Amino acid sequence: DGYTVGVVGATGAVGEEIVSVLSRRGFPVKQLKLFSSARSAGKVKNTPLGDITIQEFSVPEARSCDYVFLAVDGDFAKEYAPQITQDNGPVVIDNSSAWRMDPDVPLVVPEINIAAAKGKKLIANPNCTTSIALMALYPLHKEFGVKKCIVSTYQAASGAGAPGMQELLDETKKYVTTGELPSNKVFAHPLPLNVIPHIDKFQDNMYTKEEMKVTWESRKIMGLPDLRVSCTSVRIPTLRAHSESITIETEKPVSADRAREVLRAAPGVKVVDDPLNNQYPMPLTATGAFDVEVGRIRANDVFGDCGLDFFVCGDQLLRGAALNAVLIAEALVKQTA
Ligand code: 11C
Repeated sequence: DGYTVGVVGATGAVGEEIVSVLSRRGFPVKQLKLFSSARSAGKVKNTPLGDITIQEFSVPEARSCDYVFLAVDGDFAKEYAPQITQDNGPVVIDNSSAWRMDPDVPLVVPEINIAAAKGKKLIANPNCTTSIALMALYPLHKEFGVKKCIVSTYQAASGAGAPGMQELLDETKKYVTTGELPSNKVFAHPLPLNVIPHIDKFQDNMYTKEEMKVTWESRKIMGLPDLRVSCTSVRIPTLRAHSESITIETEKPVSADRAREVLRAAPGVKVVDDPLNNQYPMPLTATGAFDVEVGRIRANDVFGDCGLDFFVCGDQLLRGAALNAVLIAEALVKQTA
């Protein structure tokens, strides 16, 4: 019993994490197919679901699955997602940004808008910065109404995949062991000892694409096309959890105590907010955890009695990618059961 599940991009950081989350969540996998480029095909991968021989991707093999996770780039997803799903093919959950803003493709955080995925074959998984922020933002919106949102991010190397993490480790080690200044290939500048206010390409409005994704995708997922959002995205030398400082203006008056209560009741959120005992969200504690940590919750008086500040940390590869994708599949299994 169970489903045939395919993971395309199985050797990448997100692909590996999808297999791990399928196992951690006990997703009913009957057979797991791991797809990659010809270069890795034939290698045996040791996974929590057994040793699996990696296959070169092909459309017919992908179509023989019930659920296919795409953990590859947008160009690949643009070309192949329609070929996999057509004529009653499998459900495809795509991690790239290729389909996210397509009006016919639902963009889903399961705790917020899984209803949008009902009956759909292609579902887009959001940008990591967006999904991590929304775990806190959406419950606050339901309670207080969010009018405006200002986000500053502190994003981990994992956002640039396994090569980004490796570059951070290698360059840090080089500096520590030899004193030679860090250099860079993956990032626009050396990441160790640095912060880089530049993630993805600059747009005509001089925001980066990463920053605009937070605006575009938050609006779509929360169904708030007029929500005012401004984001500054910054890469920092941490490995795999993104942090975000968020300021909101609300419709209704907000207090820190009530916000804390709302967030404690929210699924996928862990309130870590005891600053006097040094308890607040941090990348090191958020790493590997399914829940997004939220803390430093306080009312600000910038927006009268309608302002709130808080800090979130979430594992970029889990809520920001693999966990969110697997939760979508779990919800679809329930919808069709
Ligand atoms: C980063 N957020 O931290 C990016 C990675 O839209 O799926 C994911 C980009 C995306 O670099």
